[in-house]
Amino acid sequence: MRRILLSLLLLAHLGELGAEDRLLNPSKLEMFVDELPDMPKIQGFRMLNTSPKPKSLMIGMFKKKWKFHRDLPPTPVFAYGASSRRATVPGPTIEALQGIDTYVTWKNFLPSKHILPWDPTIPTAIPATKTGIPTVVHLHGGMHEPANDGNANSWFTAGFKEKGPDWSKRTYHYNNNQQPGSLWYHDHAMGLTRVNLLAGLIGAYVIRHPEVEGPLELPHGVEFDRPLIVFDRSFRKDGSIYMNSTGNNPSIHPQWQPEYFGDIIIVNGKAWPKMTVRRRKYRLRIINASNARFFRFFFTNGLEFIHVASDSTYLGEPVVTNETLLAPSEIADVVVDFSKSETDEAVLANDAPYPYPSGDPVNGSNGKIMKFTIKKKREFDTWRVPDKLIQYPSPDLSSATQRRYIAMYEYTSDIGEPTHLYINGKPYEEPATETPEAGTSEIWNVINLTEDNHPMHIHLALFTVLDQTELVRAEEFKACMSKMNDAIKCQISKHARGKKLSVAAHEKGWKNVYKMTPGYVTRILVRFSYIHSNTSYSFDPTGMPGYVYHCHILDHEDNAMMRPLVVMK
Ligand SMILES: *[C@@H]1O[C@H](CO)[C@@H](O)[C@H](O)[C@H]1NC(C)=O
Ligand SMILES: *[C@@H]1O[C@H](CO)[C@@H](O)[C@H](O)[C@H]1NC(C)=O
Ligand SMILES: *[C@@H]1O[C@H](CO)[C@@H](O)[C@H](O)[C@H]1NC(C)=O
Ligand SMILES: *[C@@H]1O[C@H](CO)[C@@H](O)[C@H](O)[C@H]1NC(C)=O
Ligand SMILES: *[C@@H]1O[C@H](CO)[C@@H](O)[C@H](O)[C@H]1NC(C)=O
Ligand SMILES: CC(=O)N[C@H]1CO[C@H](CO)[C@@H](O)[C@@H]1O
Ligand SMILES: [Cu+2]
Repeated sequence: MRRILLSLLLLAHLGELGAEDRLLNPSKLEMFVDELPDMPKIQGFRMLNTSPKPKSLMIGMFKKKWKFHRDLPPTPVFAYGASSRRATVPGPTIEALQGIDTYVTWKNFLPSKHILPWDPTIPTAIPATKTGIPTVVHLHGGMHEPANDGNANSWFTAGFKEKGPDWSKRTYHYNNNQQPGSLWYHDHAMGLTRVNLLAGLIGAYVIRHPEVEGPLELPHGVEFDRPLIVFDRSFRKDGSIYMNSTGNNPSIHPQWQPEYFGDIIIVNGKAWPKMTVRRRKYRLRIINASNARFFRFFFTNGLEFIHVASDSTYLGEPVVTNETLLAPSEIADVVVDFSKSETDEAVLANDAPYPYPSGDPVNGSNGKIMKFTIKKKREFDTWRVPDKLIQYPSPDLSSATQRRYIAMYEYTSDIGEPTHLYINGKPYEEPATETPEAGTSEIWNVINLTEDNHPMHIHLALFTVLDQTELVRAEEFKACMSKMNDAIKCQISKHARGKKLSVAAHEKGWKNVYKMTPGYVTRILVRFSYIHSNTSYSFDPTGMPGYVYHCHILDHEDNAMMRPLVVMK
C-alpha cells in the first residue's frame, strides 16, 4: 500500500493538474475557529406518567448544504434529520433506553444523482428506474432481527419507489434489549457505503440503562457526556467534497480506489473545532467514522484517557492510557479529567500513519483534531470514575462449539494495483459459509494475508480478542492459501508460531470491531447471545437475509470484503 500511495502522490503532481488546481489547500483553513457543535438529540422513547414507553420516529435523508468551516463555502451533503431544515452532518443523536423499543422509519428523500463518484463495476445497488440513490440504514452495534439490520441488499430509493432484493419493511424495530453502550447508525447500501458515508449519512445512537449506569456516577447529561464523531474529508475550493474520480485500475474499475483519505479532520460536522470546557471530568464517546483513516489520539499537554467502555460494552475496570488507536468505526468511550491539566489549552492530536500501519506519517493538517480551552476556575466535581465499572462474564473457551478460519485476501492487477478484496476467497453473493447456531460461541481464526490492517466488524455478535500470533514462513503459507484457500491443508498450526502481540487492556472486553494485524492470525471468541443476561436473544435472529460481517474500511467493504452471516436455530 505504501508504494501505491507514493505513486499516487507522484501521479497527482504530474497528471490531473486541473483537478488539483481546484482542490482546497488545508492550510488555507484556520484551525480551531468554529465551536464544536452538539448534534440534535432525539429521544427513542416517550414518557407516560413517569414511565418510559416505546416510540416511533421518522428520520429522513436529505440533500442539503452544510457549513464545515467558517471560511469554506457551504458543502452539498446528504444528511439525516427529522426534516430537511433540521438535518445535520452527522445526523441527530438518538438516545434509547434499555428495554424500551424504538421504531424508526428511515425515509429516503435523495435525488437520483449522487454528489460523489461511484463505480458501477463493483457489486453495486443500481436502481433500474433511476428513481433515486439507494440507501439502507444499519445500526452499528445493534442486536435485533435480521429484517431490521440494514442488509446491503435491503436498500430502497426515494419514496420506496424501488427496493433491493432483500428489502422487507419500511419501519425498523430496535428493541434495545442489549447492554448499555455507544452505537452509531450509518448507510450500508451495496457498493455505495463508502460514498454514502462520505456524503454525510452517519449519526450516533446511545443505549442507556439508568439503573445500571446511574450508580457509577460517571460524567452524565448533555453538558458532560458528548459524542465526538470524527472523520476526514478533502474539499474543493468551491466547498464541495473532493473524492478522486479515477480508479487506481481505471481499465477494470473506472472509479474505485482502495482507500479514501481526506486531509481535513472534521469533528461533529466542523473542521478542527474548538470547545471550552470546565475544569472537571467529561465523558467523550469518540466514534471514528472515517472511511479508511486510523487515528492514534493523544493530548498535546499530556492529559490522559480513562477508558470506561469499548465499542460495545463497559469495561470491568477503567484503563488509563496516554494515547488511543482507533480503527475506522471503532469507538473510544473515555473520561477526560480536565482538572488535571497544567495548561489552559489541550489539543487533541493524531499521529497514526496512513494507510495504517505501513503508510505515510501524518504531517500538518491531519495531525490535529480539535482544541479544548480549559476554564481557569477550579470546581467541585460531582462526577467520578469508580474502580469497578460493569463486570460481564469472561469468554468461556470451553463453550465454543465451532472453530472457523477466516482468511483475508487482496487481489492485484498486472500493474500491481489492488482490484478487489475478498474474505475466504469468496464474493458476497456466494452462499453463507458462516452459519452459527443462536446461543453458541465460536472461535474464529482471522488470517490477514494482506499488507493492510483490516478492522473486522461482525453484525449481531460480540467478540473478545484471545490472542494475535505472527505467521512464520508467511510467504510459503500465503502461496499455499492462494492455491488451496484452506487453512488446515496449508498447515496453519505450523505457521501460527511467531511473535505474539498483546491486546491492549482497554480492548480486552467485548467488542464488535477489531484491528486484524497484517501477517498475523487473530483468534477471537464470538458470542451469538446477550452477555448481560443468560437469556437468549429476545428476538428471532434466524430469519433471512441474515446478517453480515465485513472489513470496516468502507472502500474494502464495498469491493467486496463482506460475507453473509446466517444464524441457525
Ligand atoms: C486520482 O487517482 C488516479 C489513479 O490512482 C491518479 O492517477 C491521480 O493522480 C489521482 N488524482 C489526484 C488529484 O490525486
Ligand atoms: C477511523 O476508522 C478508520 C477506518 O475505519 C481508520 O482507518 C481510522 O484510522 C480511524 N481513525 C480514528 C481516529 O480512529
Ligand atoms: C503517560 O505518560 C507519562 C509521561 O510520559 C507517564 O509518566 C505516564 O505513566 C503515562 N501514563 C500511562 C497510563 O501510560
Ligand atoms: C505531507 O506529506 C505528504 C506526503 O508525504 C506531502 O505530499 C505533503 O506535502 C506533506 N505536507 C506537509 C504540510 O508537510
Ligand atoms: C450466566 O451463567 C453463568 C454460569 O452459570 C454464570 O457464571 C454467570 O454469572 C451468569 N451471568 C449472568 C449475567 O447472569
Ligand atoms: C501471510 C502473509 O501473507 N502475510 C503478509 C502480511 O502482511 C505483510 C506486510 O505487513 C506481508 O509482508 C506478508 O506477506
Ligand atoms: Cu479492509
